Amino acid sequence: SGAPNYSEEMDYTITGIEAGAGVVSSAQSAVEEYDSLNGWEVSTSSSGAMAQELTSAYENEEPIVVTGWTPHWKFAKFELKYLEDPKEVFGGEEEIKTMVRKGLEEDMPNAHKILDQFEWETGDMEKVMLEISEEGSSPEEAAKNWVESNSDKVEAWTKGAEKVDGKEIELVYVNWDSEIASTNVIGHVLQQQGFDVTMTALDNGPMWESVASGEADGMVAAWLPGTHGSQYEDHKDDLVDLGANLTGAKIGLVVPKYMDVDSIEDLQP
Ligand code: PBE
Repeated sequence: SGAPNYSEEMDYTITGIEAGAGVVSSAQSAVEEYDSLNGWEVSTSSSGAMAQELTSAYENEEPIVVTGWTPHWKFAKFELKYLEDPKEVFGGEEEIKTMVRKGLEEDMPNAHKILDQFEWETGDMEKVMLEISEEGSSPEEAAKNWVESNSDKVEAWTKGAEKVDGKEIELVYVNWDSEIASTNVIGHVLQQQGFDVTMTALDNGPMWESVASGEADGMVAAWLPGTHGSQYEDHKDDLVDLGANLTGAKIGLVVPKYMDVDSIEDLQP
């Protein structure tokens, strides 16, 4: 194609996030499957570092390819696009699902009910993420504000659940902006219901393992069917799947709109 060759300027590097993230392994598969990415690498660091690199590239109108996902505040802050993925390495639409440990329903029926009834929309999650990224609110504060202005949704999640008196519950998550938002929101709701909530940030693999082993009580961060497909396969017999808490999620390679490339195939080896 006649697309400009940005590869050298980007040092043949896709700016990734945490090494254990599904979107990073998909990007590594893309490097293997697309001739256009021959000789490329996926750098790994953290979601925060990726966002900083994206911000500084964007401010300087420099080319950058990041491992991206929706919902995420970056699409509200910057003009970005997903690169077309004709080989479908990144899969299609994803759901974010809630997984809890076996026995939670018997041990903590009220927490189980709330986690089971938890569901919201992309716009809800983005609101929490934007308050954190743009206004500098703490995750706790942004979650509290969202809960206060969305009592109709919160009432539906807590319907039929009785309040408890300080029962301990541990939720696990990964420090991805989307999961910081969701975990803090459901954590705040559980706190209001009287639970003593611990939210523990782990890497992706340990997050799945801790719920499967029963060490942690649950998580709201399972991206399926693609992104965490291998973790789900490994642990599905030891988990209780409470279904989607959000639909219409997506992962892929994301670039600023000022870059004159539309497809992964427009990048150059
Ligand atoms: N993410 C956000 C995760 C799932 C949630 C897309 C960065 C991942 O790639 O594993």
